[in-house]
Amino acid sequence: MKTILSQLNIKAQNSGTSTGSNWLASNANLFASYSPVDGKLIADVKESSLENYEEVIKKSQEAYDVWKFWPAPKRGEIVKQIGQELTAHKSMLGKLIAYEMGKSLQEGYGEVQEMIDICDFAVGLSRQLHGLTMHSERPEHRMYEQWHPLGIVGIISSFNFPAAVWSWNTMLAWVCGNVCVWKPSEKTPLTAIACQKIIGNVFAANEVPEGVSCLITGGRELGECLSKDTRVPLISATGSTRMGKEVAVKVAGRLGKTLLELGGNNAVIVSKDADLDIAITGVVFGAVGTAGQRCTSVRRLIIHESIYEKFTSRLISAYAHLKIGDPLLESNHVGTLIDQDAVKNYCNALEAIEQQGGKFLVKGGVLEGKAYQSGCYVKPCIVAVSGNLPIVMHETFAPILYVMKYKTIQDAISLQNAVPQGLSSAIMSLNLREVELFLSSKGSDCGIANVNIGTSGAEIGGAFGGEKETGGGRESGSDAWKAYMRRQTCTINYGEKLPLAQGINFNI
Ligand code: UN1
Repeated sequence: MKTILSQLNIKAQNSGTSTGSNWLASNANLFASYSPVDGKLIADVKESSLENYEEVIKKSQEAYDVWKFWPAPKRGEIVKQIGQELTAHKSMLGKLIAYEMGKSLQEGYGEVQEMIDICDFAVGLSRQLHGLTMHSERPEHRMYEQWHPLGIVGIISSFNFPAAVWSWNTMLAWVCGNVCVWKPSEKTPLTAIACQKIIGNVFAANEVPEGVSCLITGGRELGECLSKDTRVPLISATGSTRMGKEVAVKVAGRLGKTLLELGGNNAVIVSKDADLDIAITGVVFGAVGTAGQRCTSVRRLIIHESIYEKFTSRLISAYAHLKIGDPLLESNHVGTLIDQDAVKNYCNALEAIEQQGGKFLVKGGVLEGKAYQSGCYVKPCIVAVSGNLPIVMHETFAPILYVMKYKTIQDAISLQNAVPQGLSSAIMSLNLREVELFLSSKGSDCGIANVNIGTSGAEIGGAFGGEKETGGGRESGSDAWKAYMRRQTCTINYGEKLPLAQGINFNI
């Protein structure tokens, strides 16, 4: 890991504030990033001070005045080079993500691949930021809409995808002509610093103005600064519903825009007409991938009563084959939770399950012993419940899978929709009628509805996000770019008269 850190230019002590290629000194606190893999200190980071924050905003305002005039395809060229740099650094960055965050190496690489994919998407998009043309009701008039950048986009990201979610936002925001200020989770600052260094090289080589890509690190207060700051027209925040509600209120208080991607409580309906081999793999990866710390993780299984015994016994034996351990060893399927607090939340959830009458089909617990000395390794568990108990309604960011029975497809859909969150959902079925019902407006109420795949692992080409307590935002593919721009409707009179709309006569 030492070699990787030095190749990624991570020092023992790092500045946590950057305006692109420049790194700012700070008189604020030093905080540490410990690996949940072995509990060791990876490196220290200097938090951004308020002076740093002001400097960053000033630089990004100046940069915006230059960057927004670069033609979009030229901005796309920069993003193209960033994609190439990320490809060159994929292995190292993937390993750092696995070590700092605790996800499996395969998923660490997958995360960097997701960043490369969004770069490709954004490059193409840089030539497609199109508006519509409408027919005017007035003669010799033309109407059309065009899209302009917003200015500074503040990005608050979470520890579980310490790099990819930032890149979904940033790559789109940049080709749209915005400048970005990123506040990563204070649990994964080194991944952010490594990304900023990779990008800094591309920016310097292409004389991109300092301030287009800014990084600030620190806790809640810094997120609050961003949320309250009228100089930041859009805040894109990914994380818990609790955090999202705080951000939403602050930004709405100044009539700013938000793009929220918050908690999920994702269910898979397993029909009696499912291909059970596909269902098992989809469900197990969805439930234990990233140790259950994806917002898209499978948390609930709604199984048809006629196959309940058969499917749960296959699940139990699949869980018996899971290897939990050092995520950097490719033979392990499951790595760690992010930290001791997350382990506490997991343990509290196990207690609540007992109290509320859940029955463990696969027992949970914290793993002990030398290989697990960080204390962040937990057992993925399966709990049989009769419907959505209070604990089931809540998103616990850990590998806890609730299983329940259903009789009719309508009941299954009601159970699936009965939670406050609305991110992702899936049905495992080869039955056309129930699949189409699930996808219809009487079906899933989530932003993502999948058939014969799990709830996690969305591709970047689609719009990503969800409804209800998930916050309603859409990031990544499709037309999500529109959130980073303002729409302008233009009407042009090229005639020699001034006819008024709605046929109004006004003679002077
Ligand atoms: C998240 O957990 O915040 O769909 C994002 C997925 C990933 C992204 C998850 N592509 O599981």
